[in-house]
Amino acid sequence: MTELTGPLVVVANRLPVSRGPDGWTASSGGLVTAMRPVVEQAGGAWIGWDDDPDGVPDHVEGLACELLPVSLTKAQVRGYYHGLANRTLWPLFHDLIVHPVIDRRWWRTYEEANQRFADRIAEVVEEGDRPPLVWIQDYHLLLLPAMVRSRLPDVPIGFFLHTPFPPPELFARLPWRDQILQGMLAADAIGFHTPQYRDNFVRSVQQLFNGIAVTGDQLNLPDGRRVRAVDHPISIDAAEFGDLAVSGPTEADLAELREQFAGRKVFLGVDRLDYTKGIRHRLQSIELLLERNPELRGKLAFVQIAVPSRDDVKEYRDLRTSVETEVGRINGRFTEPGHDVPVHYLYRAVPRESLAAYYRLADVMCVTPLKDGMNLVAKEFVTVQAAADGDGVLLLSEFCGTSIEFGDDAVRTNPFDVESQSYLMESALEIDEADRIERIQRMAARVRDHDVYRWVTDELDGIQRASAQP
Ligand code: ADQ
Repeated sequence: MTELTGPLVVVANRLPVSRGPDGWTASSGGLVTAMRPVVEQAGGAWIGWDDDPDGVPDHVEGLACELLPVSLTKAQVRGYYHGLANRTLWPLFHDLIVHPVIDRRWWRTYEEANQRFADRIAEVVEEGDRPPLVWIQDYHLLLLPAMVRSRLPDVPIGFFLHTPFPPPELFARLPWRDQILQGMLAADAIGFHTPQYRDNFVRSVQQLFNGIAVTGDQLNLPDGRRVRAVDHPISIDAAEFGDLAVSGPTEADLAELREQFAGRKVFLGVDRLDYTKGIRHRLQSIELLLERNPELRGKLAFVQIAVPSRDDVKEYRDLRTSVETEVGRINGRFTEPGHDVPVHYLYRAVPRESLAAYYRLADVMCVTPLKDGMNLVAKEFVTVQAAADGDGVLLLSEFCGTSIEFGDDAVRTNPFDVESQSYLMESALEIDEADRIERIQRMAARVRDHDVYRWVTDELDGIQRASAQP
C-alpha cells in the first residue's frame, strides 16, 4: 500500500456516498473500496458536488474520510454538468457517437464550477497542518489542476481521466482546447486507462503548443516544469467480487434464475443506459441472430439490464425511447403465444448479489460498447465466472480499454458491424468447453494481478514521484 507523506484529498464530481432507505452509506464502487485503506492510514477528505437538496453528512459510517460538499447553483449544474460535461465533452471524448453541442454559456459555468472546487480545495489546505496530495478525477474537472496550481504551487497534484482521450484531430474541434490542455498540464502526473489515450493526449499537446519536448512518459514544458503522462488501467476489487460470486444470496438468486431460464442459452448485457454502450447495435445483432436461426427461437434469451442514467439530458431520453421500441419490436416478431419473450429488459439498477447471479447465469456476456474508457462490467463478469468455475464466453468490443488487457481470450467484436457481430454471437456458442474455461481463468488472473488496489497504488506512487522530481 502507498505510504503518503500527507493526507489525501480526492476531488470528483460526486461524493462517494448515496442515500438509501436506511440513510446515507458509502458507495459500493471499486474506487471507494480501494481508497479506503489509504485514506484510513493517511487521513483525508473527499470533495464533490453536493447534489442533494437536504445536504450531505460530513461523515458516513465505514468511510474514514471527511466529506466536503461543493454547492452549485441550478444554473451552474445545468451549464457545467448537464451541458458542457455531458453534452459537449462526453460525446467528443467518445469519438462523436452523437454530436457535441458547443455553447459558450456552458463553458463559462464550467469555469465557474471548477473555480468553486478550487476554492474548496484551498480552504482544506489552509485549515490543515500538512500539505495534502490532491487527486482530481475525470472530465468534469479538467481545468482544476491549473486553478489549484496557481494558488498552491507546491502541492502534489494528480489527475486521472476515466473516459478515453480522443485523437488530436477530434479534440482540436473544441473551441476551448488550449485552456483544457493547460488545465491538465498543471498536474504533476496525468493518468489514462490505456497507452492509446495517453498518446492521443501527448500528440494533442505537441500539435497545439510549441516547445514541449517528450522523453518517455515525461513532458518537459517551456517553463521548466515536468509532467508525467502515464497509463494506469483501472480495475475492480477482484477478491471481493470472487467472494460475492459464491455467497449465499448470490447462490439463492442464481437458483431462481436457472429455473426461470431452464433449457435456454442466456446472452446478457449490463450497462448504464448510455449511447456509448452499443445497446441498440447489440439488440440488432440479436434480432439478426434469431432471424437467421429459427431453431434458436425459444432456446435463446437475451437479458439486458440497463441502469437509468442522465435522464435529464435529451440524447439519453431519446436513447431510452429507441431501445424500448427495439425491444418491443424484437419481442413482437419472435414471441410465440403462451411462451416467454426472447428479450428481457430491466430498466433499473440491481443489487450486487443479483448482478453476480446474472453474471454466473450468462452463457455469453455481451460487452459491446461503441467506445468505452475501460469497462468494468467485463472485469466483473470474468471474475465472478472464474470464482465459480464457470465457462461463460465474453463477447468484447474492440473499442474499450478492457479489450487491450484481455486480447484474444475474449471474442472480439466490432459493434458497428451488427451483422458480423451476430455471427460472432453464434460462434460464441460453438467454442468448446475446455477452451471456454481456460479463457475465463486467464482473463480473471489478469484482473486479479491488476486489481483496483494496484491501480490506486500505481496512481498515488506516480503522483508522489512526479511531484518530488527536481
Ligand atoms: P461507466 O461508464 O459507468 O464508467 P463501467 O466501467 O462499466 O462504466 O462501470 C459501470 C459500473 O456500474 C459497474 O461496476 C457495474 O457493475 C455497475 N452497473 C452497471 N449496470 C448496473 C445495473 N443494472 N445494476 C447495478 N449495477 C450496475 C466510467 C467509464 C468507464 C470506466 C469507469 C471507471 O465510462 O469506461 O471503466 O468509469 O473508470
